[in-house]
Amino acid sequence: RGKLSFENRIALSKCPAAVKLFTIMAQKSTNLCLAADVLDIKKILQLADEVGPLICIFKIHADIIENYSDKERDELKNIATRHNFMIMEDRKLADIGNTVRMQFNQISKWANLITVHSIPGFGVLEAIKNAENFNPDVGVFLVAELSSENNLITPDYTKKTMALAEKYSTLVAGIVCQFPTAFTNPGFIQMTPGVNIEESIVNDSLGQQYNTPAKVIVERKADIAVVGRGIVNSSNPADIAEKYRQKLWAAYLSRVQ
Ligand code: UP6
Repeated sequence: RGKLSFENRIALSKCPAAVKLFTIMAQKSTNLCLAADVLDIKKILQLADEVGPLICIFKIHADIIENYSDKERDELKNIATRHNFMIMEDRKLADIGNTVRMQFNQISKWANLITVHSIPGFGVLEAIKNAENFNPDVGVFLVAELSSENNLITPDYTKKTMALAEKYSTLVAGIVCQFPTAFTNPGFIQMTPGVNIEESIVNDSLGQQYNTPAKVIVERKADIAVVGRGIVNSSNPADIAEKYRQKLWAAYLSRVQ
C-alpha cells in the first residue's frame, strides 16, 4: 500500500467518499487535514477560507463551536466547494446502532466524512448503512487506534476493527490509526493525528503524543496527517499550513517513488 500512488488507489476503493478524497489529494497535491479546533465560528470560517486551498479535509468538532447555526453550516459548505476540500465531523460516534443512526443522519446533512468508534461492534456500521435516508456519498473513518498515551485500545481491538472495516468497505473510507499494522487494503485511507513539525514538541500536558510529518508518512505509512494546534495556534495559519503541506507531500512522494 505504501508504495502505491493515490491515483492508483482510486480504483481499489469501494467507497465513493474515499474515491473523492483520493482524487482531491492528487489534484491539489495535499495530504494535510486541518483540525480546526476553534470555538469562534467566524474564526473557523476565516480559517477554512485561508487554509482551504492547502488541505484535503477540514476537520471540526461541531460540539465545541459556539453559535454554529444552519447559516454557518451552509457558509462552510460553500467554502468547501470553492476550495475543493471535504468537511469531516470528528464526532467519534460510539453508541448503539439505533442511536448512531439518528446522529449520523443529522451530521450527514452538512459533513462529508464522520469518525466512528468500532467499540459498539457491527451494529454501528449496519445501522448507518441501512439508514432510511442514507447518503452514499458520506464516508466513515473508523477509529482503530488513538494517539493518546496509555489509551485502552489493544492490538486485538485494532485487528477486529480492521475486520469490521473490511466487512463494510463501501461505507468505510478510511481508518484513524497510528501504525500500519494489520492494515493491508490499499482502498482504505490511513489518517493519523498527533503531528507537529517541531521535533522538540513530543506531547501536551494531557497525554497527546506528537510525531514529525516524515515519521508519520514514511515510517507509519499515514496517507493523511491531522494537524491542529501546530497550525491554528500560529499567528499566520496559512503560512504554517503551507509549510506542513510541503513537508507532508514531499514525504508522501519519497514513499511512493
Ligand atoms: N484526534 C487525536 N488523536 C486521535 C484521534 N483524533 O488527536 O487518536 C483529533 C483530536 C484533535 C486533533 O480530537 O481534533 O485530532 C489533534 O489536534 P492537535 O494537533 O491540536 O493535537
